[in-house]
Amino acid sequence: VCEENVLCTFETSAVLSESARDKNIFVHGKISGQDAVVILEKTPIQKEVLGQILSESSLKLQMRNDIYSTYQLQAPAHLNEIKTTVVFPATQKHIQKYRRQESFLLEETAEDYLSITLPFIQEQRFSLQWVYNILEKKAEAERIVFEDPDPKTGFVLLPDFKWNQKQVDDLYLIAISHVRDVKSLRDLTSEHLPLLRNILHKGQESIFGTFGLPRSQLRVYLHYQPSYYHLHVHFTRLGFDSPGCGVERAHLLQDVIQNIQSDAGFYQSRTLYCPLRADDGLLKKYKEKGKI
Ligand code: M7G
Repeated sequence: VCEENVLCTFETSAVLSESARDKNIFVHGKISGQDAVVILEKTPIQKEVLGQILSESSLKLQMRNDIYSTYQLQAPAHLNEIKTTVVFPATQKHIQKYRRQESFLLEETAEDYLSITLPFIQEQRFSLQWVYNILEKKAEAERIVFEDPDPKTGFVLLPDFKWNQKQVDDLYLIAISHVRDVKSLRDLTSEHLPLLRNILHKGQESIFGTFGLPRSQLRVYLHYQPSYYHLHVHFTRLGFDSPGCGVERAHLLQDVIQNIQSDAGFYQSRTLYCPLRADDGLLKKYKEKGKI
């Protein structure tokens, strides 16, 4: 059994965070002595299998009172999955990323970016290997929804690994640019307008074609700061409260395009605000400089 189940020998070290509302748990542990992070999450109930869930399950009465009753419903195994994400081997940064902690709002001026943030992210960022694997079709190739192969304005659109693709209610895709030298919002100038417009329009079109969601149902945005410093754009369903879609971190792509249209150097000159988690090394750097 253990051969097919990497989690068979998982030994829990700590629960990093858990949410009764989101019905998920983030756990740090060890697999064969090496660090791992495991995320377990209950997924939305699919309307398509509702009939099956109701007719093929066993039902145990818990209480009845007048017209009210509650039950414990045991669905058949194939309708009762738990979405599981494994990061293995995990670095200390991964463990830190998933640990629940307080956030602090950073006020990053243009000079701060150059003198504090940039040197920090150049040595401290997460590996981009998974991004290159996608661009080079070494991983997730069969999951690609759309690709524009143009080296300057092209991108790959595929499901974010937070989405299990079973229902569009929590639709979540990412577009990853073929261009490799754009780290984040801070690097975007008028030179990138064709790329950004292309991602917006072709991304919207192919999501409509594939999943039937019109652009009026999509929230298309970039994170600042991102976790991964290679240009990528998030496409999520408007009605879905996706993690990280709050105003302190998400920048609507349509706004980004307009800002650059009115000022080519907008993102090089503005003060940008973003949340940093308590044990983020970048926060420490800003504290050392007396900026927070
Ligand atoms: P981000 O804004 O850099 O960071 O977005 P965040 O994770 O803090 O939001 C990166 C996005 O890529 C996130 O939405 C991740 O869920 C997603 N993602 C990360 N990894 C390692 C993978 C992966 O291996 N495959 C896919 N498909 N998506 C990933």
